[in-house]
Amino acid sequence: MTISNYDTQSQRLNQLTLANLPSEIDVPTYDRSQLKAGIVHIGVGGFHRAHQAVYINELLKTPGSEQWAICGVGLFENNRALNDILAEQDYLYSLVVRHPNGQIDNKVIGSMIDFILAPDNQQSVIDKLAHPDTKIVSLTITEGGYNLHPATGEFDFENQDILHDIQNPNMPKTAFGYITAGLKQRKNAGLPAFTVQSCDNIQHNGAVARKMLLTFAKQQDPDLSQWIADNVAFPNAMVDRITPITTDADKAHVATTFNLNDEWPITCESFAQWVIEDNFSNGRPNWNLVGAQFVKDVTPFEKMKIRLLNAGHSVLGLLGSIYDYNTIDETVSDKDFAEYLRAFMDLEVTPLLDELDGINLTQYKDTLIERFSNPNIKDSLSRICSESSAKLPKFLIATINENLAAGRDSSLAILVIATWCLYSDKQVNQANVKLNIQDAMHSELAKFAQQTKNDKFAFLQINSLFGNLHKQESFSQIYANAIDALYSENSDIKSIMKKTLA
Ligand code: CS2
Repeated sequence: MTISNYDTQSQRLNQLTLANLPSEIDVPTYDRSQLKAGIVHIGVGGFHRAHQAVYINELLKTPGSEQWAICGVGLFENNRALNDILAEQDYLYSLVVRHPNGQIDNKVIGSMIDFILAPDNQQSVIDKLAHPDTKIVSLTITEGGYNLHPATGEFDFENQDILHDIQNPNMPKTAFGYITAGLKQRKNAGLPAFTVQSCDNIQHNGAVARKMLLTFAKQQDPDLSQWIADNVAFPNAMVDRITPITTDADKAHVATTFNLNDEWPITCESFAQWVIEDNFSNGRPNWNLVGAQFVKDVTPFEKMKIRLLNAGHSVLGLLGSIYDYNTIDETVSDKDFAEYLRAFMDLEVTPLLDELDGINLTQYKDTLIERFSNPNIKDSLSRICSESSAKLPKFLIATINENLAAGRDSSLAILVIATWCLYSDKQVNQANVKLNIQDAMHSELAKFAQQTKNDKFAFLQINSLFGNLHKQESFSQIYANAIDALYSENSDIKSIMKKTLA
C-alpha cells in the first residue's frame, strides 16, 4: 500500500494514542501489558486479522483469559512491510466491520502482542514455538502452504523449500520446518506438545495438516514423527468471514473519520462463523464464549460452506469477470447473475448436502446472497478468481463429479469451467478489458486453454485439476456446447447463462 498525504496530519495508532480515540471506536479494554502469547499464528493475512484475532480480542475482555494472546509469524520476506507497520503500531490495527444495511462498527484489535519476521529471526521463531506459554500454533498459510502435490494429493517432496528444510532442520523456511523444529525442542525439553490448529479454508484442514506434518517430520526424524503422532492434536474447523483486500479507501476511512493513521486497517463483513472440533493437546481458549461453536464432527459444515459460499463466489467471479464486472456485490446485484447463482446452489449443490442440526439450508443460502450483496464490501473479482487452480477442484469440480456419479445434471457448474478456459485463454473480458489473473498455475492454464481452437477439450488435459472428466460423455457433451457458445463470434455471457438456465 502507498502512504497517503493525510498521514502526516493524523495521529499514529499505537498503545499511547489508544487513549485519545473517540468513544465510538471499540478499543481493547483489557490490560495488554498482562497478556501472554498462548497462540503463535503463522500467516498473518487479512483473514486472520478479521477472524481468529477478533475472536481472541473479544475473549480477552473476559477476565482469566490473558494467557491466550497471539504472537504473529511472517514466513516470507514479503511480510516485512506488515512486520514494520505492526511493530510501529504496538501490534494494534483497526477493524472496520461493514454491515449490509450500511452500519459500520469501528474497532481496534489488541489481541496480537508480538510479531516475528522469520527470515531475520529463524531461531527466535523456533524458541517461541518451544516456549512453555505456547499452547497452540495456528495457521493460515493457504492451500499452497500445505505442500500437497497437485496430482497425487500426497506430500510434495519436489518443493525446493521443503528439500532445504529437510537438510537444514535448524534454519527452516516453511511452516512445516518451523513446527517440526519447535516440537523437537519441546520434546527435548520435556515440555508438552502444542496443538496445530489450521484456520485455512480447506476441508478437513486439521487432518490435512496432520498428514503433511507427519510425512515431513518422518523424513527428518522418525522418532519425532511418532512423538508428534502421539502428542499433537490437529482439530478440524470451518472458518468463515469475507475479508476483501485492504484498499487506500479503507485507510482513508480511518484517517478521515477518526483522524487516525493506521497503515494497515482491515475491512470485513459483519458475519463471522467458526465451527471447531474440540480436540486440543494443551488447553484452549473458550472460544464458545465469543461466538464460535464446538462440534464433534465439522465435516458437514465444511462441505456446506465450501460448496455453497466459496463455489458461489467462484461462479460469480468467473462469469462476472467475463461480463466486465469488478466486484461481487456489483455482480450479484444484477438479477441475471443472482438467478444463475441461486439455481446453481438449489439444483446442483443442495441435493449433495446433509441436513444439519440447527441450520436451515434455505436460510443459509438467503444469508449468503445477502452477504454477497453487501454494497459496503467491495470484494474484488480478481481476489475471488486468484488461485482458482487451488480452489476450483475443491469448490466446484468436486460438485460436478458427485453429480455425474449420481446421474444428475451439472450444466450450470460446467459452464463455469468452460468460462474458466476462456478466461485463461483470452485473458480479457467480453468488453476487451485486460483481466488481472493471479494463479500459481497461470502459465500452464494459459498454455492448455490456448489450444482450445484446435481441440475443444484441451483445457481439460490438465489432469491434476480435472482428472478424467473429459472422458465422461455426460460431461463432455455439455462442456463442448458451452465452449462452442463462449467461443462464437460476439458471444455474450449473459445470453449463454440464460440459455443454460432454460
Ligand atoms: C473466497 C474466500 O478466496 C475465495 O475465493 O471465496 O476467501 C471467502 O471470502 C472466505 O472463505 C469467506 O470465509
